[in-house]
Amino acid sequence: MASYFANSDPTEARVVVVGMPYDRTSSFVPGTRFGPEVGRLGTANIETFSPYQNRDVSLVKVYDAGDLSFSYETSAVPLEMITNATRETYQKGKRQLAIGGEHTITPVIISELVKLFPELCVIQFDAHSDLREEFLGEKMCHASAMRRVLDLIPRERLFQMGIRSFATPEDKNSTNLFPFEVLAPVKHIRPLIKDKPVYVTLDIDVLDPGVMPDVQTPQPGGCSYRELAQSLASLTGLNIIGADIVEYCPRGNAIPFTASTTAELVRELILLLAS
Ligand SMILES: [Mn+2]
Repeated sequence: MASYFANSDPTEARVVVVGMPYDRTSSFVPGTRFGPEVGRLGTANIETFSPYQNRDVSLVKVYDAGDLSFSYETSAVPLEMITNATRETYQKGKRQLAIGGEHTITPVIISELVKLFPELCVIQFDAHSDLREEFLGEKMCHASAMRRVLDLIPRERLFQMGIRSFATPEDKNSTNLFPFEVLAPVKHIRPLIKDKPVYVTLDIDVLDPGVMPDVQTPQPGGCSYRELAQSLASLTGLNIIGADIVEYCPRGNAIPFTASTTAELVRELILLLAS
């Protein structure tokens, strides 16, 4: 089913939405493979006007390319499909919003984007630092997503917001890592980024699990929805060239609510990609 926000053919579109239901390395609650489809269902409950960004997503040309169709026997084939889809979108001069799936998709997308945007900065919203070198024997997994990003870009170009779960005490003192907070850090990071190209990766578990219970690895102590939406809005004007929303895991009783929350965040990210 196409998203309510999708209003354009692939040729005219400014923003291409691609579902990437990669769900292979989940270590707690599996089910992020259902994220793109249920997130789209939530768009039926969401107005196109954003009161946070004061803009209307219906004025942005959006094409929904559907979901990549993965098999789960190996990781190599799905990861190559993510690479190819990303390359195709940017070869056509579009901007991509990927809907996960687990966070593992992010370094795969970024590995393509750094070829086109060598100065790429990454803003991560997340409960977890995702800085493990490997987890349960896998180097390419949700718990290592940002460690793999740091294989691609220097530490000073990764900005980590809302983090409250660390594999080591040292991680908490990392450069440009902002524990707990999502809104206050924006005024610190904007002068560091200036007009460099930016990729936004939104792990939806940055929200408090009371707000967003349907995630793979819930962590207490998260931000409110309004703080997150205001933080995203305060990124307006940065040169945001790509984004993803990951780790939505619709398995619980709150699906009509969490799907709406996911869909509203999809709207906010599309608007940022067109700002
Ligand atoms: Mn996370």
